[in-house]
Amino acid sequence: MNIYTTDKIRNVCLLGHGGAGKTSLAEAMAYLGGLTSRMGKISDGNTVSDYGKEEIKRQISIYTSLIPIEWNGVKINVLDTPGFFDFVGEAEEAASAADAAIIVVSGKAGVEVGTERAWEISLLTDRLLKI
Ligand SMILES: Nc1nc2c(ncn2[C@@H]2O[C@H](COP(=O)(O)OP(=O)(O)OP(=O)(O)O)[C@@H](O)[C@H]2O)c(=O)[nH]1
Ligand SMILES: [Mg+2]
Repeated sequence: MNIYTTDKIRNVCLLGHGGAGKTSLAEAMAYLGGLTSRMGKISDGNTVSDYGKEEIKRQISIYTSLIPIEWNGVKINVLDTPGFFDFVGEAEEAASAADAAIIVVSGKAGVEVGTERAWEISLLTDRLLKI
């Protein structure tokens, strides 16, 4: 991996309700960024992010994972956080360390209680990317 100066590093956390699709999004980003040569699936237990034994068994994220993606000369450290409230401390820690947050919203369920919580947690970051 190349060496990046601080102006070429972005720390971005993914926040959202449990099961909204954060880990799947991180997986797609890792694939498109060339970190992986195939896109893993939650149901197959082979995503970059959810590699813990319990995470694979339960098909949920339990810990925050850091996925380094190189894109156009910038290193983007994607912090994939768990959405379930039991692990909210992980999301708060990641947001505190991040420059920005991306809130993932389920296209099917829309805004859920975890989405509202994600909004509050995102205020811990330096700034919020609204897409
Ligand atoms: N159809 C469809 N399914 C999706 C999409 N994104 C995620 N899923 C499915 O939704 C489920 C949960 O997705 P995850 O990516 O684990 O969601 P998450 O937000 O990381 O969940 P937690 O980390 O546990 O909060 C998995 O079974 C995925 O296959 C999507 O864009 N379309
Ligand atoms: Mg996840």
